[in-house]
Amino acid sequence: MSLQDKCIITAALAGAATMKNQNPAVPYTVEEFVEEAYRCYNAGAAIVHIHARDPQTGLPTSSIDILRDIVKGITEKCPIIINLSTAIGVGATPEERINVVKQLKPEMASLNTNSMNFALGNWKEYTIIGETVFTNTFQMLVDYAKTMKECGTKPELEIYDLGGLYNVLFVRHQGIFVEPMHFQFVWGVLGGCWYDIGNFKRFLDLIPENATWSTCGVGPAQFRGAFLAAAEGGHIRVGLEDNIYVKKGVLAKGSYEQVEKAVKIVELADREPATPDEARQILGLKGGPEI
Ligand code: KMH
Ligand code: ZN
Repeated sequence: MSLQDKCIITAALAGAATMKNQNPAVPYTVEEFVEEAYRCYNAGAAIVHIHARDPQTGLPTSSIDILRDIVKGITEKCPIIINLSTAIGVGATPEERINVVKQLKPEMASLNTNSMNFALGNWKEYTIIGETVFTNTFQMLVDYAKTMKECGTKPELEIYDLGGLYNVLFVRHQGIFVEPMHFQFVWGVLGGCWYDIGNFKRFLDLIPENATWSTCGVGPAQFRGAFLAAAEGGHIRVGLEDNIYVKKGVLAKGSYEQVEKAVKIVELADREPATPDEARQILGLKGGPEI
């Protein structure tokens, strides 16, 4: 099967908001991150997306020492690609957020493309449970992109709505992005786009022809996006960061169980999951972390 028919599966292990009381398989300690990443690798994931957690409180942390231990532990165990979050979590400063790239020079990192409301909603009563403003100014977009280029880190451009995509297309003329570009269409964040095929089509029409793309989605949007990506030549992100279930009402045993399901979806679409080295070729990555 040619590289074009390979589908890159990413596992987002923890994120900033999912806690063990929602799903006990969310990793908090370095050991838990390493074990879960290894399970995802064995299940067919080529990339892990990481937000480090404070092992005591389980809350997201900007600690480079903890993150370094996680990266080192995973790298010693398997060749999976490491994609570090530059969102980290509520309260992380702009400097802390890009410091993960400066310090650890990962192969990939998330790059968020617009400021937005970011809320947790009650979808039965249509009320807001909690909210924050997720700040991603043009200045941050440009500075982070430049730092990533200097560090040889491929940005995963997080697209929550059309505004973010236009922001990227505008500043792209400065030549600041590692190209070809890689986009992540994020569905179902309250404050961004809901899962919507019309928007999907619009995004695909707007991204540069040689760009690669993947989808992730909150809750049920995770697998709805995965089916579409598998069929339309895109790539897939799953993981407890965005969805605690493996199917309606059934908690996932771990992100790895969602990876197993994504593999089945990919195979039904007559494609194969990309190995980490195949994903490196597809995305033009530099190779393992400099740790
Ligand atoms: N959890 C996603 C909706 C990042 O880490 O930079 C957003 C995300 C962003 O993954
Ligand atoms: Zn993330």
